[in-house]
Amino acid sequence: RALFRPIHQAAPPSPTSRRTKISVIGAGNVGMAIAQTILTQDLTDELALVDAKPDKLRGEMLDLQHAAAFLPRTRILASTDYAVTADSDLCIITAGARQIPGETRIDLLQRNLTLFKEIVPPLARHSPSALLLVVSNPVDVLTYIAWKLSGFPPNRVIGSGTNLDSSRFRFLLADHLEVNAQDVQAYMVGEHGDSSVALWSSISVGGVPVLGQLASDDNKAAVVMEQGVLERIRKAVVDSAYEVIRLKGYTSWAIGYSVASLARSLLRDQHRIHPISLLAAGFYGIPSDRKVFLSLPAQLGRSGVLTVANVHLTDEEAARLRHSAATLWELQQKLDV
Ligand code: 6V0
Repeated sequence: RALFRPIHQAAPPSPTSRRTKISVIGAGNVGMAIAQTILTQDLTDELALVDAKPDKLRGEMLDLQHAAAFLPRTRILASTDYAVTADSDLCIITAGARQIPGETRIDLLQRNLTLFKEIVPPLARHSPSALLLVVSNPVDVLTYIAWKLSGFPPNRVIGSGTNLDSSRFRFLLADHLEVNAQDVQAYMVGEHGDSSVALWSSISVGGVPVLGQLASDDNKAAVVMEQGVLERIRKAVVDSAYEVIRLKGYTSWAIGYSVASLARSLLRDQHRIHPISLLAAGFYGIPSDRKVFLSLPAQLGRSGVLTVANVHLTDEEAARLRHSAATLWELQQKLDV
């Protein structure tokens, strides 16, 4: 006996608009935090997971499927075969080799390059129109590698970059100023991690520029003192990832929310500004033949990077950005992409 009866004898309903599909490569701590945030925020109709470990992968898929009664309706698939990712709108890469104690950065990078050679070409083949979002570290160089291996136009290949650093920055500023982090506008740009650059002049709360406000108080001592506090906060941002890793072994929740917010802006064509890793050649004095990826505040939409915000950088900030670009460029010369 049929479970439901049709309301009338008519042609089947016309197909609804095209379904959205997100693939997450790497079902580790970060990949699964991203997957679960995407599910709870109802960002996709289909979610495909890929990992090299079939048992762990199937376990994660079943565990998420068992939450179906509490989640928006989403088809969850998983396979070690990239065919499962076919026709994705967005592919998020979190797979990565872990650093072996004593291993140099360049050796780790070589191992991740080998991994990306297995991952990116089949992803690009199965979803030639997708957006690629790289999360694996070192994110800026791996985004460059993903761009080269995919053959995609640069607007469709981004790295999560300093989106997470900026949200840590906003949290710490909000905590210090006793306001809501959502009302704090503040950007960190450049290289994700230790060399990231805090844009002091970008900091505002509810539209009030923090440094400008202090300066107009005609109290230069206050500005100097506050800049000392801000420098401590910037350092705390850089140290905070190490602290979380030292305490719990990895970071996951914040990167999960941070990447889900990027997925929303991209797939829902939000035109929102996020500091993300993009092809930065030609910006802020970075030579246009140096194809490096660094984070700059950019407007994101359905076709990927729409525009790059023309933020004001001090000479020192721009110099630090160019220094990161030169370091990454040198590193990239040693890679066989
Ligand atoms: P993890 O828990 O070790 O997960 C990595 C997963 O990748 C594992 O499940 C592996 O089985 C899988 N994997 C390895 N090789 C392959 C392959 N060839 N194909 C498919 N899957 C494979 O690591 P975790 O999830 O903690 O971190 C993942 C990556 O994210 C690392 O590179 C981190 O450094 C990076 N992060 C980046 C952040 C950012 O802000 N950009 C933030 C946090 C972590």
